[in-house]
Amino acid sequence: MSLSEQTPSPQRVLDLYATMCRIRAFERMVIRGTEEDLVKGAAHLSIGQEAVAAGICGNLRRSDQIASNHRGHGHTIAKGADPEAMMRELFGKEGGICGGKGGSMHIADFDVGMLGANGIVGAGILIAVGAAKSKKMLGTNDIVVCFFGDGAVNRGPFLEGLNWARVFDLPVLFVCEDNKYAATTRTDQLTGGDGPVARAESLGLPAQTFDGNDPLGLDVLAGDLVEQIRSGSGPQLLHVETYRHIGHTVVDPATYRPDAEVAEAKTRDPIERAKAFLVENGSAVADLDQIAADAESEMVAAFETARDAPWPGLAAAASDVQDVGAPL
Ligand SMILES: Cc1ncc(C[n+]2csc(CCOP(=O)(O)OP(=O)(O)O)c2C)c(N)n1
Ligand SMILES: [Mg+2]
Repeated sequence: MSLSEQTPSPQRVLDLYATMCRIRAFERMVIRGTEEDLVKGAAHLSIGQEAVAAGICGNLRRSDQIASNHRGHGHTIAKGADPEAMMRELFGKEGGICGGKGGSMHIADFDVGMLGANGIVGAGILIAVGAAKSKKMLGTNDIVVCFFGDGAVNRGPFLEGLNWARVFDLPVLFVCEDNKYAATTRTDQLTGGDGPVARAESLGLPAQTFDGNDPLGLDVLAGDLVEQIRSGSGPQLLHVETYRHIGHTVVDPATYRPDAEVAEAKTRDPIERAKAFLVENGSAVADLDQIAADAESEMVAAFETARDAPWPGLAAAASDVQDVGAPL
C-alpha cells in the first residue's frame, strides 16, 4: 500500500485528536492569561497549526530531540512537557519550566528532549544540527526534528544548517511550518525562487510539501520519514502548509489578512478534521467532546495553579547566571 493510501488506526487518531485538543486548550488559557495580565512577555500561539506538532512528535521517542521557534507551545506539549510548569513559566512563577525566567519564547525541557523555543528567527536550526551531530557522534539512532517558520528560510542559519546537516549526513528532519506569514508580511512577497523545498533540494536534501492541516496524513508521512532518518537516510526537509487562526502574537488583531482567507483556512481546522474521521469510523460525538472537555479541565487547572503560585524567591535572581568574575 502506498503511503497516501494508509490511514492511522482509530486509536491512533484518538491520540492525535487528544494531543491537538490539549494544545488548543493550553493556548486558550494563554489568551485568558494575557487578558488577565498574567503572561509576562510576548506569546505566539499555534491555534490552527496543531496537527504539525501532534502528527510529527507522536512519531518520536523520548530520547529523540526537537528544537522549536517562538511559536513553540504545541511542539513542547506534543513532546511530553508538563503544561502546568509551562504555564508557570509564562507567568514568571516559581516552578516554571525554566524557573520563570524565560517566558514563552524560552521554554525548554531537556528531560523530554525539548531543546528550546527560540526568540531569534532561524536560530533553532543550528541548535538542531548541533544536537544531531552529537547524536551521531554518540552512536545512537535517535533523531532530531527542527520546527521553524516560512520566514526562517530567508535567514542565514537555514543555509548553514541544511548545508552542514548534508555534509555530515546528520539524522535531522527539518520541518518548515508554512503559515504564509512572517509576522505581518506575506512570505511570498519576501522569498525569492521556488521556496523551501527547492532550496533544500539544491543542497542535496530530499524534500517535499504536505498539507499541514491533515493530522492523519501527517502522522503516516512523519512515521515514514522518522524511520528513514533513524535508519540512516541523512537529513530531509518537510514543508507543511498550514495557517494560524489568530494574529502573530496573542494581542495582534491581524487586520493585514483578508477575512475570506481566514474564513477559508478555518474550514480546514485540523481538530475538526480528526473529529470528522473518528465520527465516520464509529466514535460517538459525546465521547470526543468529553476528550476536549478533559483537555480544557487539565489546562484550566494548570492555569489556576500557575496563577496562584508564588513568585520565585529573591535568591533566584542570582542563580542560573553565568559567573563572569568580578569586574576589573
Ligand atoms: C533574527 C530575527 N529577525 C526578526 C525577528 C522578529 N520576528 C519575530 S517572529 C517573526 C516572524 C517569523 O515568521 P515565521 O518564521 O514564518 O514564523 P511564524 O511567526 O509565522 O510562525 C519576526 C520577523 C526575530 N525575532 N529574529
Ligand atoms: Mg510564518
